[in-house]
Amino acid sequence: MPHLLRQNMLLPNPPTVVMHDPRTHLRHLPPAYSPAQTPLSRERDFAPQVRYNLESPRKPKFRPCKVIFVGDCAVGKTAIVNRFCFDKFQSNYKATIGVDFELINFSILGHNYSLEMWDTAGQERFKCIAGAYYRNASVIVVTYDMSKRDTLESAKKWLHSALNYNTSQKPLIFLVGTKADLLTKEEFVRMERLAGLVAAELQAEYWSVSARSGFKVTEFFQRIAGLAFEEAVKQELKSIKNNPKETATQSSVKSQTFDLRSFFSSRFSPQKNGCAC
Ligand SMILES: Nc1nc2c(ncn2[C@@H]2O[C@H](COP(=O)(O)OP(=O)(O)OP(=O)(O)O)[C@@H](O)[C@H]2O)c(=O)[nH]1
Ligand SMILES: [Mg+2]
Repeated sequence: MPHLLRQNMLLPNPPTVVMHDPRTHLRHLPPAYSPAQTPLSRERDFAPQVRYNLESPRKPKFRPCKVIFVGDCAVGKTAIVNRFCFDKFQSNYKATIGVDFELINFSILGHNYSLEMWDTAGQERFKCIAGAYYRNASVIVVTYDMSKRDTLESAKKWLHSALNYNTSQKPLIFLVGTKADLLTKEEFVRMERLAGLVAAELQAEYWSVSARSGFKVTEFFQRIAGLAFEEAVKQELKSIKNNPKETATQSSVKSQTFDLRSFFSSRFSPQKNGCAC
């Protein structure tokens, strides 16, 4: 009876140990993959007004940030989400049916902040339902396979259709090359150069990653979370300035999240193997 013993002997309770996952605890703004290939922040830290605002006793609640992953089928969208969320990699291809959804919680400068990851299907037959999950995205991740150049050419088309559903706000845009492990050093350099041009055209921040080896996957998701959080704080500051009396700002309203996996899987017959697009 160790607890009785402790009571009788008036020993202090042991301190509560909270285990922090260092991957989801951010104290600084994570850097871009390449400072030369980003239209977004090149600063090494959060803006001073963001830090200052968060030090006030008022604890703002931020609604989850909607991140959508788009790109051709089998480029590796699900693989990068699974590598970050579950630290696992599956080499057999299992096409996404409609959309998959994961929620990941971060602690940024001591505040809770979540990313809602909407991993969409690249297969043509699911395109008609795109609007249901493209809408109101704060972050668009356009994904291509570094070992297949035609998937880079599709990037513009994917971004265009995602932006069609996001006319009211300006989302953060990323262009991500996957399967970096499949390329030789020369191929990698050549593909990054080509993709850099496309990223500049799309006004997107560029990243090369590998779900198989884990190369730059954590850094990429931390960067998304850091930038989206900074943007959310700035939006909140703006709304306080515009409506000083209003305390329940847009950003403190909880968004409705729901799992579409069961919804779609009940409507579409699953195609488990092979890419049919
Ligand atoms: N070598 C290697 N293979 C990868 C990598 N990422 C994904 N793959 C493989 O590529 C195939 C397709 O990956 P998925 O993540 O399912 O592709 P997807 O873009 O989600 O495909 P859809 O859901 O059909 O749109 C799978 O066989 C993965 O194992 C990677 O970084 N390296
Ligand atoms: Mg998928």
